[in-house]
Amino acid sequence: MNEMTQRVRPAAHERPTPHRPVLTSCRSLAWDLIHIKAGDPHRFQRSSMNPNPDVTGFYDPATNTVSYVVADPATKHGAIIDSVLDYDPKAARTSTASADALIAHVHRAGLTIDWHLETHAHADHLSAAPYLKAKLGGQIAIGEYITAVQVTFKRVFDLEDSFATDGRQFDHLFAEGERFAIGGIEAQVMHTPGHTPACVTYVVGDAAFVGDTLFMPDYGTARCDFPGGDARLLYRSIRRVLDLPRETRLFLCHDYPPATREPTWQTTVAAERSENIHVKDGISEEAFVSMRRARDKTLAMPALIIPAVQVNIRAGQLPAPAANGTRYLRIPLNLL
Ligand SMILES: N[C@@H](CCC(=O)N[C@@H](CS)C(=O)NCC(=O)O)C(=O)O
Ligand SMILES: [Fe+2]
Repeated sequence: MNEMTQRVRPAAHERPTPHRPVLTSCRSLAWDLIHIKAGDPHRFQRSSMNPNPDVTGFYDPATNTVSYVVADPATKHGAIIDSVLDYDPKAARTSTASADALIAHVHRAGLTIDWHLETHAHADHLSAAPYLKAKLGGQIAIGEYITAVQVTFKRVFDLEDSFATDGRQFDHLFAEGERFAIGGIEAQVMHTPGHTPACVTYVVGDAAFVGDTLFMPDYGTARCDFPGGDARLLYRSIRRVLDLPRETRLFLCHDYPPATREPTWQTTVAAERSENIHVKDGISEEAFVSMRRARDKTLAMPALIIPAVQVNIRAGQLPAPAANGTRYLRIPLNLL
């Protein structure tokens, strides 16, 4: 067994603490990262010894979100990525049909779930990670810069003083380059900010779960106008993803299909490099940034941004009940 394989899954006492220092400002994070050069010195190295995972996507037409079950076929250990808790905004009511479909698949395939992975704090749907963890076990994890997102939205929603902004609501916070295991398959985390400061891509064998960076080649890329978003950073993050081997399978977090095709969520580095309407090879950073900023000015806020962000920065937990036993969310007026 070589050193890389041995170190894939450190013992619990060796794993980095999830409680990392608080970042006080998204702006300073963006300033640090804006100097990342595409591909170098942060070029991502993937082990050539990896077996490849089985990947099953579940599309939620209500929010255009794709959740994934990714599994090692040899050990039957797996992870769930970007799960959805259904939410009816008219009644402010949650339900679990989408999450229950993931559970049924996990049982059918005989999987043991080790991880509930979030690519970012989603603004358009609520995470079902705590519900799935209660039913299936596993640890809830996200990128470490969730702390910056928590600081920003604690202010936006004027949350209670006791709301912690050190990421402790999650079981684990991933750093750039961190390795972990899904069964016998090595996974590695790439910090891919731009859509939000905390966005990460999970590279699992020959598959990369890119969250909201790239979308299908005919749709382009994710918006960068949420608090802490940055089009320049997104371009640099995407170029790092596109530096992965050309045959890498890319799994997207959303599809917004035109009427002429069905929802689709899988593509490759090669297809994105030759066809993506926003970032195919040859499109410069400056051209991308001006396109992205102009397009973002035309987009309405996601329908569920207010409930989604408040729940997702709590790792998917609903706020604690008030004295009368009911749980409440807050609505900032004229702010977003
Ligand atoms: N209409 C959708 C919009 C969702 C949305 O803004 N999605 C983000 C990702 S969280 C995005 O990047 N969208 C790209 C776009 O709409 O062009 C909704 O209300 O949920
Ligand atoms: Fe998003």
